[in-house]
Amino acid sequence: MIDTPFLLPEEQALTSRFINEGFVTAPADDRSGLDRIQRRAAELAADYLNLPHSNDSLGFLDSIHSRVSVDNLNGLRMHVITGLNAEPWLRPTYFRLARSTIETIVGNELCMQRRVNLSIQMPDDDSSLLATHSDVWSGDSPFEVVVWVPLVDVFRTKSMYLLPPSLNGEMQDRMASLRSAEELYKTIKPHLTWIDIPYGHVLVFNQTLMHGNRVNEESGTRWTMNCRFKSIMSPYADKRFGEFFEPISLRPATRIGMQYKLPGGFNG
Ligand SMILES: O=C(O)CCC(=O)C(=O)O
Ligand SMILES: [Fe+2]
Repeated sequence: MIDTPFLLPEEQALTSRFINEGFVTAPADDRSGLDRIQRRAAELAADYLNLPHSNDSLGFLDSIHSRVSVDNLNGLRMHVITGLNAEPWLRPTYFRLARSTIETIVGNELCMQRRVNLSIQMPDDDSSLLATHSDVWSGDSPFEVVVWVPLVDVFRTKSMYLLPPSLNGEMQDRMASLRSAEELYKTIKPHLTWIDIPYGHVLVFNQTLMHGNRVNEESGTRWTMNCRFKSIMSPYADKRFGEFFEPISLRPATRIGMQYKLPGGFNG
């Protein structure tokens, strides 16, 4: 337990969970915002497939594998995520889904990734898998977190896995002697946490820990979105300020500090 008189007991509890387990899940702060994203995703998917809009967005998305082939899946995914990112309300709404958790875990002067990502994994489809990785291995800063939001219920292989913090260092040390990503997966497999999340909840995870996904062996299609957040003043890696990340909440004291100039003219 993180024990400091400067944080509320619920903030301390969330902090301890994030540090010890590497993730937290929480009900969406803005449930109607989540429903709006889900509905728009379902409408865009129906448009792409020339189908009428459904009143049951969750059921439509969850059963999309009965209406689209693997060959068409990436086209569908691109259509939906391009359409969602084109909505001016998408990123403010996405932020509001997890605002209280992000502010406790990251801070309240934030940068947000400019494009929200979408992943669709149909049952038994091995065409869009992400092998075991940590985002920091490919240009993300260790100061970033991922906010990961399912648009359907996700559980077991329909979700993603995360290696607990207590084992991540030891497994990274073993990596140099392994020959493939599959061998790495087999090594960490007994220790992984598969994160079950019902629709309506959001996940915030520590992307410095190893994570990834496998073939979805459940009966419904997985639809999940992900987006990175970091504190504006924390160090950046390859994903740059202004390119990949955009400030969303700079506070006035910081604005003033950044613009301040000491009085001049005293040296001669
Ligand atoms: O969605 C997944 O299964 C993995 C997501 C991931 O690697 C990420 O968001 O950094
Ligand atoms: Fe990742």
